[in-house]
This record gives sequence, C-alpha cells and structure tokens, in this order.
Amino acid sequence: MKSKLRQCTNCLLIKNNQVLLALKKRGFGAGKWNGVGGKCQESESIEEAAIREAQEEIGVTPLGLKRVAVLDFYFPDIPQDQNWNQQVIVFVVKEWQGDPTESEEMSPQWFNIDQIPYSQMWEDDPYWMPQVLAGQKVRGKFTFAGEGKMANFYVSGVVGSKQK
Ligand code: 6U4
Repeated sequence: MKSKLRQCTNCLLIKNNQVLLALKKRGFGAGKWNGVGGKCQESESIEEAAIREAQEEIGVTPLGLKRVAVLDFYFPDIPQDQNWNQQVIVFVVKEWQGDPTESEEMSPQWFNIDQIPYSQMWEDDPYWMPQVLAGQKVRGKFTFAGEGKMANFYVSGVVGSKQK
C-alpha cells in the first residue's frame, strides 16, 4: 500500500496588491523565498499547524485561512528515511494579528504581486502561485530530480515535463 504523504502548511499573507514571502534562513529550502509554514504535528489539525507555524516563523496569528492549493512533492532520488516527500496545503490569509517580524527561521518581506522573485524560489512556484494569487484553486503534483530540479509536474489538468 502507498504510504500517506506527510503534511506541511504554507500560508500566503495578502494585503492590497502585495504578498508576504519570507526568506528561509535554515533547514529545508534555506535561501529560498516562500510562504510561511512547516510540518503538521500528529496532535493538531492542518489549520492549527498553519496558525502555529505563522506565529513561530513571523510572529503573526492568521484570523482566517482559505485553503487554496494542495501540492504533492516527490523526491525519488532522496532516501525515503530523510522524509522529503510531502504534501503541502497552501492557505491564503487576508486577516491576521501582529506585524510580520523576523525570526531565527524566516525573514519576511512584502512583494508586489507582479514582482515575485521566482528565480529565488522553489522551481514549482511559478506553476501554481500565479493561479492562487489570481483567486483560483490548484491541485498540483511535482517530481524533483536530485535535491530540487523539477522534472515532471501536473497542475490542475496541465501535465508537463522539464528537461535540462
Ligand atoms: P523544522 O526545521 O523541522 O522546524 P518546519 O518549519 O516544521 O521545519 P519545514 O521547514 O520542513 O518544516 O517546512 C517546509 C516548508 O516549505 C513548508 O511551508 C512547505 C514548504 N515547501 C516544501 N516544499 C516546497 C516546494 N517545493 N515549493 C514550495 N514550498 C515548499 O513553494
């Protein structure tokens, strides 16, 4: 039987025409801009995990979470026991408490929606984030070669492969 992917959260705070991304300072995805989030613990719901991670990483408490994307990521070249395969639940957040503040893990910054730094983000992000920021819901599946070269993808009906 295929084992269930471990779940992670990712929150995109949106204000006017801007989205809050944060530079990951350590661990998985270090050096990349991303939404805020992390691993869901067994004792919590995915929404509780999203709120806890936003509090821990940028000192913000989301007041409303809109589930906008479910993204599966597979890393067949990485040993299974390193647990890189994951399902990321993406939420859009339009109301929150607190001001985004840098933590040990992440450094937040507002970006105009038409100036997202895709070249410094996960390679899959340009394949789903524009749709999400345009108000659409997305289902995506991505397979990476090595540690982060996107090889194959499926995004809500679009199937493709990248070769380099
Ligand atoms: P630790 O270091 O265990 O406390 P934690 O914050 O719980 O970490 P982490 O850093 O593994 O979890 O979370 C990974 C974050 O990166 C989640 O928000 C999901 C997100 N993420 C993972 N793969 C991604 C990808 N390919 N594209 C993307 N976000 C991804 O945009």
